[in-house]
Amino acid sequence: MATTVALSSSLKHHLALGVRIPQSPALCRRNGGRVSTFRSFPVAMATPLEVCVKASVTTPNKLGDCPFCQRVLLTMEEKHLPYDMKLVDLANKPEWFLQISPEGKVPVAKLDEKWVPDSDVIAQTLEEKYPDPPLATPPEKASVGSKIFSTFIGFLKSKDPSDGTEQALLNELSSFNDYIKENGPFINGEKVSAPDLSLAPKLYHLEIALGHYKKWSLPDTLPHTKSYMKTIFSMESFVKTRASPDDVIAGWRPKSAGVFFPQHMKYIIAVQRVSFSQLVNGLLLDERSQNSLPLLAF
Ligand SMILES: N[C@@H](CCC(=O)N[C@@H](CS)C(=O)NCC(=O)O)C(=O)O
Repeated sequence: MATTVALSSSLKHHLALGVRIPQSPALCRRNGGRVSTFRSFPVAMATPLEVCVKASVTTPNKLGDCPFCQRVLLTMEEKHLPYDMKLVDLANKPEWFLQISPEGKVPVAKLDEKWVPDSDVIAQTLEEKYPDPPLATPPEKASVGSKIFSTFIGFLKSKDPSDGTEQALLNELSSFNDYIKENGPFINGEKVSAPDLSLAPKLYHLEIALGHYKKWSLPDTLPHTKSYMKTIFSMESFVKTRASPDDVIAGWRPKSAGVFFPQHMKYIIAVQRVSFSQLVNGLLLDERSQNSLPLLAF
């Protein structure tokens, strides 16, 4: 099996859920079967939190390039919560993972004995369960910079330099620049907070993907956005949880290539439980029959 899994020591939790998570012999040898992280933990927690995250596609047993996963890991780091990462190969999703996450998406975190999907929900739940140190912001600040990611994707996918997608991104980055100039250095002022932890991984992807696929970089007219990125990207928690540039580049390849992704392919993903990467790589691998079927057959 191509999937790499970092096992938690808390086998009891899996048994309670009725899901058996297979062990990866390589990982078990490497680190007692787990990719655990321990910094300084003022919070007394008996068991590390379990979290399923995307595995690297370039380096075995490494964290991959999901900005939503990084957001969750950053939240746990900033709250000094110990966690166990289970690395999931999204190109070959194992059955135990699909039982935990029927939509086949990461991140998924185990909170109060339940597997919880979606970084918004996970971050909110962590805030409620572990309010100290607080990462919450007033509601009006929660959406600062929230259109940057979608405009970045629009520009990355664009093949027409005059279609306005670059300008749309610049407008969002410029509003953000003005906001940080007035209110910074972080979105909520002096301290990092939840919206920073959501936005920063997306800005990291933006910088690497646009640099690689469009030879584009942030203009010097946005110094506050630039210094914001520099500050967050050098935080210990960010360095520890970031994906490698090679993974980020690989992850955005389908979008930058403008891969056609019609509705019936979404149906194949849902029913056959194959991944986006399998589809774009041109093969549909049926795990149960072990047959490789040409994508054109669909
Ligand atoms: N809204 C979700 C988005 C999660 C998401 O889209 N994750 C991607 C990886 S970055 C995924 O799992 N995709 C499934 C796949 O590639 O098969 C969240 O905030 O957690």
